[in-house]
Amino acid sequence: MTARPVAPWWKRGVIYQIYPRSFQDSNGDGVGDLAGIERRLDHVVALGVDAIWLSPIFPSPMADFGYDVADYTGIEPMFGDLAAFDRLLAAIHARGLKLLLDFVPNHSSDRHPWFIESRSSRSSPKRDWYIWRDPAPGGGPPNNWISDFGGSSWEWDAATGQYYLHAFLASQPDLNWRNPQLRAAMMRVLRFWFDRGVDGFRIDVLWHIVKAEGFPDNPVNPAWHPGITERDRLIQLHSTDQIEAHAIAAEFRALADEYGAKTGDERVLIGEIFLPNDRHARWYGTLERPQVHLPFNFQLIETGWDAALLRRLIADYEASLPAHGWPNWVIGSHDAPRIAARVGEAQARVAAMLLLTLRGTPTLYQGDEIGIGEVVIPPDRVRDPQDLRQPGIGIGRDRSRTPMPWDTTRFAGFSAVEPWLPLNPDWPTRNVTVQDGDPGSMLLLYRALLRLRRREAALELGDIVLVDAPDGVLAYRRTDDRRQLLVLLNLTSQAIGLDWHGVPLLSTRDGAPVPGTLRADEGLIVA
Ligand code: ISL
Repeated sequence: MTARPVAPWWKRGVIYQIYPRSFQDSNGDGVGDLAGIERRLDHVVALGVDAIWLSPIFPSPMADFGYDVADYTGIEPMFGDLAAFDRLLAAIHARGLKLLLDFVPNHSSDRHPWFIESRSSRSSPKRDWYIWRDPAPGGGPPNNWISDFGGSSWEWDAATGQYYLHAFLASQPDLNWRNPQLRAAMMRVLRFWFDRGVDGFRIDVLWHIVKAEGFPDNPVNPAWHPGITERDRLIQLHSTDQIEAHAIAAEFRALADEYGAKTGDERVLIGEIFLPNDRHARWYGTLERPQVHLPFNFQLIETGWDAALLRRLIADYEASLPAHGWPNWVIGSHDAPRIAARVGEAQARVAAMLLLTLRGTPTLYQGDEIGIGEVVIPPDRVRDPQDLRQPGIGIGRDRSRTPMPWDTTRFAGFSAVEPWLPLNPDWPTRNVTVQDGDPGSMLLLYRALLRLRRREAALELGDIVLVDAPDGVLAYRRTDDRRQLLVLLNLTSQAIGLDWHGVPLLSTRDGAPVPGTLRADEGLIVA
């Protein structure tokens, strides 16, 4: 037998996203923090994941809850300080876990000293670090671009008589990646964290970072209707996915690889990229000049919950990957609706099996492992700036950012005081401690799935072959040269006759699997 190269952790492993504001408060301000995360690491270890990705922890006025960074190499005081960060990183590494930080290169906060300097005068040495333009010839914004959070992408600055560009809030001015000094400064930011020992980055809105030269108007989207976000009135043809951004992604990768080679510990880049398959796949780069290791694949978040749709989605995605491209799957995030709210608890168990048995690196979002579902945020507690700016179309992100319920004590053990967002209403019964003691819980299902995945190389690294199955069932095989596993997912709430053979390894339902049948809402792995 020839020795196989050991696959890197980011191919085998599972990533767990922590939203720091909502994981664990340790200092009684109702907001989570780094010391809190450190305190709860046993949960992460018991779950059985391999890496933690932390949403932004840098100094921030919190207009977009950390995605508005005022200092790329500091720690937000609300979360702790650099010493607390170093302690957390050491504790994570001591448990054999990896840590990925969130790099937000497209925009900073308007309170970042770079922007304060940039806006101070037209002749500021940092003027060109951001994107400043004169008004259109007849007056008004330089072009028709619309911010992702609604309204024009251009903000007027009366003091210097120009507009600046912002793809998100006006308090999140876009950085100018065509400026070599800005680029060098940002590369130093990555070095700063790599030098401290972080294992990689999730890169925020990577496909946004360069805009078309000349800033042409974006084309109108004929499919737009008032029920969707204002952003979608236009197709973001010239404001996103520019060829020059790929070159920058390749630079990020070269830096990550430099650190990997130097330390013998591979550093990983995940790009946040929403694009159709053909354009999405380009973010892997080429074998000779790679870009990100994992361009985040959000299709499971966006799809309807239907076996035929999922089958096509998986086939099309797999077919779109370049030969060297390793797949990945995401089913929840701090931006997306909760999976259990979308498909219900029974199907959320099937979704867990899907996420953890598809070919590719899964990212699991905090709270999904206990099946947090619908949370209605009372109007006076809405905090999400996107929701506040475009109310009534159901895009609120707060409902996925509610605090982790740990136990049945006051405020669910998250905090000693009322948390910044409400808890899930069923927290007295849906929390980590209660589920830990319940063999039928979502938490124990997640742990079992993660254990099985670790035990079965075919699940971690094997090939995937979609298999024909009755309507309502999604079926695939995961195989390597030693083992063949069959995954059968009943996406409906009715039993479906299906003649499976072999040894059942794990079911999403309790009780013994029934020969000749997939029970209602049953996911089953058969060896
Ligand atoms: O384009 C989208 C989906 O098609 C949006 O969801 C968009 O990609 C998303 O809002 C970008 O999210 C990231 O950047 C934002 C921040 O508010 C989000 O929390 C972050 O995940 C701006 O930094």
